Amino acid sequence: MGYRELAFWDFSVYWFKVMKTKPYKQDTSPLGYAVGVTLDRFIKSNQADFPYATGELSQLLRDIALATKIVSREISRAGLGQITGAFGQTNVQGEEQQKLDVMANIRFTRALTKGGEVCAVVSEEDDEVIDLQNKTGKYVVAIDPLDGSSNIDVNVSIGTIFSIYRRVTPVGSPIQPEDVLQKGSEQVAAGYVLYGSSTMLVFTTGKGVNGFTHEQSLGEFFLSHKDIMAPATGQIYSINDGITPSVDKGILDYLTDCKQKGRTARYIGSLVADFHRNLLKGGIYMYPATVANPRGKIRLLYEANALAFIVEQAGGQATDGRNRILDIEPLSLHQRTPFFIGSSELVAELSSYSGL
Ligand code: AHM
Ligand code: MG
Repeated sequence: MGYRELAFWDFSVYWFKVMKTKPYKQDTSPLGYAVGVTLDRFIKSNQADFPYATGELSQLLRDIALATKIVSREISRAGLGQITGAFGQTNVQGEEQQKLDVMANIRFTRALTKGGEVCAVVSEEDDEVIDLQNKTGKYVVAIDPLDGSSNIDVNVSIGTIFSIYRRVTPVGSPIQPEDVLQKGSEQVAAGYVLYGSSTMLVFTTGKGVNGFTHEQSLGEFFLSHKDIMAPATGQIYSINDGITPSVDKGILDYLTDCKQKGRTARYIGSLVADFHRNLLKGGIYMYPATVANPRGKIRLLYEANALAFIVEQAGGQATDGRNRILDIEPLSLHQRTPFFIGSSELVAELSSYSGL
């Protein structure tokens, strides 16, 4: 053994004998501030709580989160590179599609196709159910890829809304109506993304509601709103005042009552943004039936159901004025519903008004 090997050998023995350890203690100085729990870590550590807990739903949520980051990036460039404005086509509901509506639809559908866990997608932007041809896909997703289209071109908050169901017919067989026309109470997970002053992903798998904020420089979602609970009541009421001349008298009486009680009107015109604010602060969002939209405006499958699942998980309520949203049996893909959602006491109060 040469001089060098001997020195190394001696040192190793010495180190083995005297090495001490100490338990890790998180540094609390400003230099070592915690960045928090990433979405990925949260999903991993809570997977046992997820319905079916097979890992596929976790992967599906990751796929959605990835598409969300891409869509968020594109939205943050709105105004540059000719990505705003009309696409030049209307969707099945006769609404003019915006370029970003179409872009978001492509991004989410592609992420769900490549992921492989989803067999079919119902989207606001597609007339028919999209069969993703994933022979092993156990899940069906209903999605409004970009909600609040009228706000895209004016740099106001917009969102994405999604519902996740288990298919009911055998995996690998052709998609059937009963796979996609499921009641909201059958959702295994649901969420929304708010592209606001920051981008947030909020979702539930039926065990409470958690919100994650996108940290742009790291490209990660971090848990920022743990176990969100809706205040039981609140001061905010949200409705498009322009439609009130053609709504039911019960709604008008309720609105008069809100004003007399000194409540505050707040309405953005992006459902996700209006809902999110009221979820955190306490309030009620209303889109009732009108003469122009006798069945209401909000779509049951890919707007109302997801938010209804989330609000109930957070202790709030969602109804069509008479029935719990999650109990409504869907009859068609793009079915609309009157929609009242928010703090439980406010929604219950509204339901007590005659005519509803
Ligand atoms: P969209 O999916 O085409 O954007 O329509 C849904 C939107 C909701 O986000 C919003 O709450 C509502 O329609 C606004 O409608 P209105 O402009 O009639 O107030
Ligand atoms: Mg929408």
